[in-house]
Amino acid sequence: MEIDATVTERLVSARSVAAFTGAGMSAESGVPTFRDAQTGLWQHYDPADLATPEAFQRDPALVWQWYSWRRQLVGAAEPNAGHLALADWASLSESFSVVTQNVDSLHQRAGNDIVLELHGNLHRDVCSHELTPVRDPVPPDVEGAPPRCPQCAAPLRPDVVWFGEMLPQKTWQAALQAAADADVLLSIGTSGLVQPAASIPEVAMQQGALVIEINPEPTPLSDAVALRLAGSAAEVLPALVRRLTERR
Ligand code: BV8
Repeated sequence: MEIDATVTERLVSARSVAAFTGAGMSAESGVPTFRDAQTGLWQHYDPADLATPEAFQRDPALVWQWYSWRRQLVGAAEPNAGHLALADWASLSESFSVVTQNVDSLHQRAGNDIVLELHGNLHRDVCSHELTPVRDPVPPDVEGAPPRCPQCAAPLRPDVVWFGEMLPQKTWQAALQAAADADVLLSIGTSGLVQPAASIPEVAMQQGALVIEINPEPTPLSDAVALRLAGSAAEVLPALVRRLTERR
């Protein structure tokens, strides 16, 4: 992996680092990305059609079962070497934030303690009416349908941000701050197509951060970043952390 001396110097001397991650971060944990073809009975569904309030309105059981399938898939997955490398990097840094579009908790399970989940988390459910966590949900009357809220009887939904929905404002502001404060921002495993999340690397670039992209494929960001490492998260990130520890 070719990294010139100036970039290495800036990596080693960075006080504040932000890792901006997308679905490709979890690919080597066996979790399909949004752009990969989904497997099994979900192979004929486009995630973008299912991850919307309209889809849930139209067929809550179908959307609920898609998330149950993903929950079980993610539950059985392990953080990969890329996730673990980011946790190691955090232990070497004064300030290290993960800003993720992923909803799978793999960064937390790898050991990162500052994880800003821009699109929520599929392991949490909320009442679809009050958008609040629910204790003791009422089991569904029909097999496969979502449980119901004991207060208002509305179906439960996963605590994720669907297309057309606002991002959690506090988390979004914290993510903008992390990008604004970053000396180095890593953009890892994201196609950079989903807004407003995709604007995070630009916020870092505008204030002079060193932005490095890690992705086997080029993206709309590739021509703008200081360094593009064409490889997978689980290969490139451990190599970068090894380089950092050698220089310490
Ligand atoms: C909002 C949670 C406004 C659910 C998700 C037209 C133009 C601009 C914007 C829009 C537009 N029309 C609509 C919009 C807005 C829309 C949007 O951006 N649409 C896009 C598709 C055009 N955005 C929204 O709706 C957002 N909200 O804008 O609200 C608003 C304003 C006022 C009032 C109300 C509302 C909300 C978006 C959030 C959607 N929810 N997830 C769930 O997960 O079920 S997004 C979902 O997509 C996931 O979070 C996922 O992360 C993301 C896809 O992006 P990536 O993470 O990048 O994943 P992808 O599969 O695309 O790419 C994977 C990459 O990894 C690839 O590049 C691949 O090469 C690489 N890779 C593969 N293997 C590896 C790897 N990299 C490294 N290592 C590997 N091994």
